[in-house]
Amino acid sequence: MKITSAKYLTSAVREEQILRDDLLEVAFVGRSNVGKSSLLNSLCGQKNLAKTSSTPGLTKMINYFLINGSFRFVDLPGYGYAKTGQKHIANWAGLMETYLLQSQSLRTVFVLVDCRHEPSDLDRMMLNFLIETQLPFVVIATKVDKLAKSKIPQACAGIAKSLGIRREMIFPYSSESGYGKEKLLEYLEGVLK
Ligand SMILES: Nc1nc2c(ncn2[C@@H]2O[C@H](COP(=O)(O)OP(=O)(O)O)[C@@H](O)[C@H]2O)c(=O)[nH]1
Ligand SMILES: [Mg+2]
Repeated sequence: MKITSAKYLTSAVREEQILRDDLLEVAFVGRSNVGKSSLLNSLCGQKNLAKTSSTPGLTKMINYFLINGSFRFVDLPGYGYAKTGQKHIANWAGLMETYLLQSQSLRTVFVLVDCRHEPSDLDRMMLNFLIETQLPFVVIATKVDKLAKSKIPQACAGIAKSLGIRREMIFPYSSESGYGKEKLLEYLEGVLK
């Protein structure tokens, strides 16, 4: 598929602000700084649709984007940032959990992990939650431009093994080079059918 239009819709910081209509949604989650905003921008072919930063923000909110006028990308709050206090973690988990448990039109969750690092305990928690609640998901291995091309398959296999999921569930991606973009858009088209 091609993404021909993408625009920011709204944000939710409280549970009652979560959108509850029946437009199809694809959600993005991952540790702060893993490259979530960059992935959104790269998929949509826009530089500043989602804000990118090398210093993760503390605001825990859900950002909604309308894609091709027909479905939504849902940018869920990043997790695992060191300066996030207990109160923030509780708030993050609450908002995230409510969204994931209540969304009627969520077609898949993209879980982002950095291709160069061993998945964290929070990544595992996230995955276990998705498995337990039977929400469909795939894993995006981000920033693969930081690896030699020949090392990418090996890195993906390592992540799959470490998470105990099938290799086919890992999509390597680079927002810098566009590596993996076509495959991911193809996958997206499939889940939105
Ligand atoms: N080399 C490289 N850097 C990336 C890539 N994606 C994101 N980054 C960098 O990683 C940092 C965090 O990215 P951002 O998209 O804001 O992460 P977020 O916190 O998960 O939304 C920024 O400095 C980005 O420029 C990528 O594919 N390749
Ligand atoms: Mg971000």
